[in-house]
Amino acid sequence: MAENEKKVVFSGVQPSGNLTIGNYLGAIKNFSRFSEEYKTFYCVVELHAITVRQVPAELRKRTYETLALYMACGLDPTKNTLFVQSHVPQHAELGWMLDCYTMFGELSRMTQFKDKSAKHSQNINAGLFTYPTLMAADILLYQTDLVPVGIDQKQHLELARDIAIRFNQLYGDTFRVPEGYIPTDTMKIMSLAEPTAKMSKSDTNQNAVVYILDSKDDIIRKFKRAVTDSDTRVCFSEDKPGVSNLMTVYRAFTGKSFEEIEREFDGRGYGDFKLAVGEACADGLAPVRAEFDRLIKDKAYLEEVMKAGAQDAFVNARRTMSKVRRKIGFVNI
Ligand code: AQP
Repeated sequence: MAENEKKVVFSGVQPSGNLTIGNYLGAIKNFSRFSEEYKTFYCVVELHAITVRQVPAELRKRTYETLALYMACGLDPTKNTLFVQSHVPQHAELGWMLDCYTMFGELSRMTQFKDKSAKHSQNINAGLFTYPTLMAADILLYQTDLVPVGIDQKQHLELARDIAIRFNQLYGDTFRVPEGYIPTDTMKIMSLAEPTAKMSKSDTNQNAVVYILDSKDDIIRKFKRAVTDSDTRVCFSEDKPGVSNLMTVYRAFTGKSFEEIEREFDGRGYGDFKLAVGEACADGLAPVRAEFDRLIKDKAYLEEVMKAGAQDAFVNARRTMSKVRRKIGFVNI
């Protein structure tokens, strides 16, 4: 199929911390399945990351690392457009324009804004509030058909659709209205310390989070300490969020069904089970870690990938922007 006939996939990850197995299982691991059939844009979204204070040197380092992780997770830069958000200025440009087509009430209802303002009460900045319109711009710029994300991003994605529909109704067909691709089996990986809360890379409790690049020993230690319950039965159930979360992780790394897992650990207790989850996760991530270690040493190559990705993204973004500017009534020169 010709490049320009392919449907489009866009997704992004913030370099706001070390990436977790939540980011991996909920999003990145699924990215490569679209590489052949779709035109794919995968972005390191550092404009989003600065809605929360970042240490500049850390942010820069994590931007390289996130790009390297994309590749270590199987994204070939010759088949996918891999780039950094701020290298394509149209993201911020369209973000501003879409702010003017997004209602205060809509943004006020966003649960991520409520959660993050509670967590960062000293820095409830305007960017945190308008984060979803920038995300809408990221997606709509590329005339995206499909957005692979974890379930926590569903509300933002629905808003992006609403904004696209509103704009199209006002000005005629301008943006493609995107659909979400949310994995049913790993849509929300929970914290190991508080299994009713999402596992987040910005969690300050290191034991609550398993990072993709954690060592095998650390991964096993963290799963051993995972909060479960006072029962001993390994079974998937709403009233056993800790065990159910571990089963979800185990299933993702082994391909076994919940019934098989229940049978495997029948009468064996949580100790054996937690060790098996830790080992499966560490072994599953080992090739990613090895490839990451190789890639991260070659900064010049990573910069080449960033530059080529930005050039390709720019050309595509410019096409949409020229249309948007014309529709709104701006003078194109
Ligand atoms: N725990 C999770 N389970 C499943 N999917 C998840 N994602 C994040 N956490 C989980 C998905 O990962 C993608 C990238 O996320 P992001 O970097 O845009 O930010 P986020 O959703 O806010 O993720 P974090 O880890 O919680 O970051 P911080 O702590 O910085 O806010 C998205 O597709 C997301 O759904």
